[in-house]
Amino acid sequence: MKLLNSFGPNPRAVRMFILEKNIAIPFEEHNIASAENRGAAYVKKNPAGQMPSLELDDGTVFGETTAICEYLEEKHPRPALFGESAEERANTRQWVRRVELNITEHSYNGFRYGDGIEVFRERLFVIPEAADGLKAKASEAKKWLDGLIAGRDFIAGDKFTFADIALYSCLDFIKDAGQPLDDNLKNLAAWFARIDARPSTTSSLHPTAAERKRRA
Ligand SMILES: N[C@@H](CCC(=O)N[C@@H](CS)C(=O)NCC(=O)O)C(=O)O
Repeated sequence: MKLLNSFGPNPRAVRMFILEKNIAIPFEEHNIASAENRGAAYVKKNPAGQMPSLELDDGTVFGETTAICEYLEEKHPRPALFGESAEERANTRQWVRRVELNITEHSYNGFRYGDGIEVFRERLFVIPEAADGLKAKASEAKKWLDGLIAGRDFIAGDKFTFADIALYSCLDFIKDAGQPLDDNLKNLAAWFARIDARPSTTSSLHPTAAERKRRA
């Protein structure tokens, strides 16, 4: 098994997950700056042309960050980052969906159609006029989440889960890419600082993160 890896908040989420799990998986680097991930060889493996992917020893390839992490959890159940029971897993998954559908997808598309458009217009169908609206949707959802997490340490409740990783890796990247964290969201700011203090956040940064001046 190997992780098809690159700079970027989604590969970083998988690297953070791997570190939190304390499992060893070799990485194969792909260059997203040169759009290697949009070339025929990579697209044959992952038709979305996006990073990361997980390639198994028999050549099977899985894309999509959440699917990759759920697969790794099934292979390496402890520590549980989705949950120990059916109920815990359902709880984590509902929070992952809330985070992805309301915050991270809007934030990423706001970036792709806005601040990052010069890179993405060559790669995707972009909607420049949607960028500000998507960022506003993400901001609204962050306010909503700020209220929901009052009095608890983690997004899904009292345990650190993949929901924390998915949101943290997005917000840590996007805050330096035109979508800063709102300090008025006290619960979310405290949660962010709590996650940021985990050793896996620094260890999961890509070797090129410092030169790119972006945390991913
Ligand atoms: N839905 C995908 C999104 C992956 C994604 O957007 N990856 C970014 C890096 S964080 C990427 O490949 N960017 C370069 C490109 O789209 O060409 C997932 O969850 O894995």
